[in-house]
Amino acid sequence: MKEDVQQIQLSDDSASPDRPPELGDLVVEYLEQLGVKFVFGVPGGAIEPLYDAMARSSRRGGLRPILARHEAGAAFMADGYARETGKLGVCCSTTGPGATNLITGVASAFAENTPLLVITAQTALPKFGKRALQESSCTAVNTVAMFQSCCRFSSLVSHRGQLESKLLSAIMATQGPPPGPAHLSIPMDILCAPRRMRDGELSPRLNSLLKNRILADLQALDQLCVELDKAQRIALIIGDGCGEGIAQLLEFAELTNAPIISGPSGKRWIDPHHPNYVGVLGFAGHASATAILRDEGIDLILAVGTRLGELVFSGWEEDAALQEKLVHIDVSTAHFHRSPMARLHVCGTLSGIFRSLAERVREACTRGGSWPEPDPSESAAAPRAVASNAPPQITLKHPGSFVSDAVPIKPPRLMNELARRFPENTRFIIDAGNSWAWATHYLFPRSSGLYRVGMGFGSMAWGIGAAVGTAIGCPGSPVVCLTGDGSFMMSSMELSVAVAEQLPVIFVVLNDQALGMVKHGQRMGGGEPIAFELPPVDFALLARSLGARGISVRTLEDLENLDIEKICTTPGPTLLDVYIDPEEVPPMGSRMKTLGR
Ligand SMILES: Cc1ncc(C[n+]2csc(CCOP(=O)(O)OP(=O)(O)O)c2C)c(N)n1
Repeated sequence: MKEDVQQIQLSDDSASPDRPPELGDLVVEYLEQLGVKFVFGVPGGAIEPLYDAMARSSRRGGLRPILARHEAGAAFMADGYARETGKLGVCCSTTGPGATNLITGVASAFAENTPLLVITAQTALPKFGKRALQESSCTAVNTVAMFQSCCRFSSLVSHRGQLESKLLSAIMATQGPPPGPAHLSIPMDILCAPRRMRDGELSPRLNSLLKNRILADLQALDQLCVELDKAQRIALIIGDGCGEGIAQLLEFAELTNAPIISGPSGKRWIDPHHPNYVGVLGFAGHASATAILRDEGIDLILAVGTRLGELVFSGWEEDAALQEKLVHIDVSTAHFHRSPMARLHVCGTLSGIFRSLAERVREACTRGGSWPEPDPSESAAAPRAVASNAPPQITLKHPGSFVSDAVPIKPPRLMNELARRFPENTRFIIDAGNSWAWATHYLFPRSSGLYRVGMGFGSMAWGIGAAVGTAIGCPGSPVVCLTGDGSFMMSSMELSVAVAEQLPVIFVVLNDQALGMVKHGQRMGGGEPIAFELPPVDFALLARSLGARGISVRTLEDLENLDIEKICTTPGPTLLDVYIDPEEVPPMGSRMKTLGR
């Protein structure tokens, strides 16, 4: 009797008058309390009770579902949103095909260490094992097992009493370290079961679960200080995971005059014009960065917040001289297996570690110590770049293409124009394919922190969804998505989400009528020239048919005539269909080496 009364009180709060509150409402209230504003997904079938709860939440000003056109797009959007806002990304789908569609986006977030809560529905528990439509239990297409391989946590809620503790476990698992996606599979009958008072009271301290509590391994930090005292000249390799400590790291680099190199993803954390920055190491990188690793004058190399993955570090694992100088520093031990021969491993919060190191350097300086100014004449660094607009410390492979007036437009020139002409607060989201190579080598955004790639998993079309999610996370700021015609054909309908939400996303399609990375890869690697051709498509027209602005760019004049300010400030997306020179060879030679071709 008492329970019935409490149930009626809850219904006044959280449900429409004709529907008593359900366990789906409990899930949504948890998300609301965590500050989640958007859930990216596609409804239908067994996930409907969660959408009912979201409708109720929306009516009271809580969270709002964003309707993707494909579930993979939903996961890419949640990834883009989480990276932009630093908040939890949430995506959802129905059971069966909804969940299998979602998986590429979730796998991508796993490889990128993006915190995502992934909720998929299941058919009702009594239907398990009976070949129900879209059944995804352990006796059918087992979605919990599928997500186990690309999530930090994946579990079925097999009883209503498990819902809260499994939801909390999943939320905590998203935070790592390392962060990543966590998956919860909730049967439909549990989602729409009536909510009872004992189903939980939300803790006002829920948000503290999302705090990273890692402190430094003090013993290793002490040892690092000893190494620092002995070092003559230091260099830094910064990875994608550096964001949390980048301010302290830069202060340390400036105090010690340490050159900084980055991986293709870590590039986002530094202003390319920073006087210490010498470019990208590895895939599509710069000779000026590689030269730092070969520089015998450098005796200590700190690799920070980097997975030292194949695209960055291929070929260096075996280099004994480098390993002897290498100290790998990260917030988790998860990536230390990539540097087993390193001189030292230090695990801890990067801001804390670099605050301590900077303090140590300052103390040493007050005792009369000093750090040498880098002397370019002694350095092994390659000659400086000559092209205008390129950062002075970075050696470009083809500086001529960076400023070329040729038609068709050279991709390096396009990168130059995009960085120069779009406003400083523009986010650049780089999709898989040759866009990676062009952007890694030639795109130098004017602000740090606003450049993102998905090179951990490398899925085509990641950038299209991620750009939409990013724009939802930064209302009013322009978001440029650099993508290929192949990738755009894979996922172009997500453009209509940007139309529906009136987002200022600028899709720049590098139209070369080919899977360009495949074509050039086959040529460079001596493979058969096969299966790379794409038909001519008027992407500007396609965009207009979806309600977006669509502009064809065939010449530099077309490029110069673009009213960038209007494009960025008028609500809704714009597609620039840029006909690039399909024969310009992308700077991806090192990738061919890692493929062994
Ligand atoms: C989902 C997926 N399928 C296949 C690949 C392999 N792949 C990598 S790049 C690429 C070609 C991309 O072509 P496009 O989007 O046109 O970009 P371009 O290289 O021409 O700039 C392919 C097929 C992949 N990375 N992801």
